[in-house]
Amino acid sequence: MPFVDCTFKNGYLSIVPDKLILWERLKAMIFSILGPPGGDAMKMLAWLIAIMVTLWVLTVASKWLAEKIWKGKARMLDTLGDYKTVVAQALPRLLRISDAESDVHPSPEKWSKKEILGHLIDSASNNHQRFVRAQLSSEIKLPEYEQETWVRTQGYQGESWENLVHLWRLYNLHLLHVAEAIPDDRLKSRCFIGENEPVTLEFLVTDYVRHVKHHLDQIFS
Ligand code: NI
Repeated sequence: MPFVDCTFKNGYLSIVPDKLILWERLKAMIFSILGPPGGDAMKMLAWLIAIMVTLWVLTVASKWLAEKIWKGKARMLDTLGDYKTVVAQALPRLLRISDAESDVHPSPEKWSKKEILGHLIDSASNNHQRFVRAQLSSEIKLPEYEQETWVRTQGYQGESWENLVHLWRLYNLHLLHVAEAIPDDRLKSRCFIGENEPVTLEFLVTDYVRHVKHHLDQIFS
């Protein structure tokens, strides 16, 4: 007896699985393994429990795998897609800012736009080290960078805004290229930054992109 119903409908061949036939086959298979119903109720019950437990284990395992493999990968792809867009969209907006405007300090203790961009270049150079070193070992320890001292020491205020914009963009295009090439297993490398609790390389990449967006918003506000 065939499993499917083949009929011609409106000139097309319609193939429909015959559920009744499938069910009869399935029942016959179950009875051949377990014996007819009522033959051994305890055996039947034990099989049903075993099947339910197996299904439960498979469901839990597939959810765990999806979380570990697919969602982790999807999260990273989201982050990198976001990063690419942020860098591409920022360039024309940054170049519209004049050198004079980039020099202005909103208040004596606040950074100018030029210094904020300088801080983002420092962040790129420090994270460059982290992104590469964390792939060379399953555990790394690197110092934090003192952001105020770094900005002051390098004298960003005396640099050309246009040069800083191009340096920031090209550095980030390279970092994006580096981040895209990180193998999945390296994303879990443990990174000790300064005295902070260890974080994964995946966290560092995500946090880096979040930090870039935060300071670009400051520049464009
Ligand atoms: Ni910052």
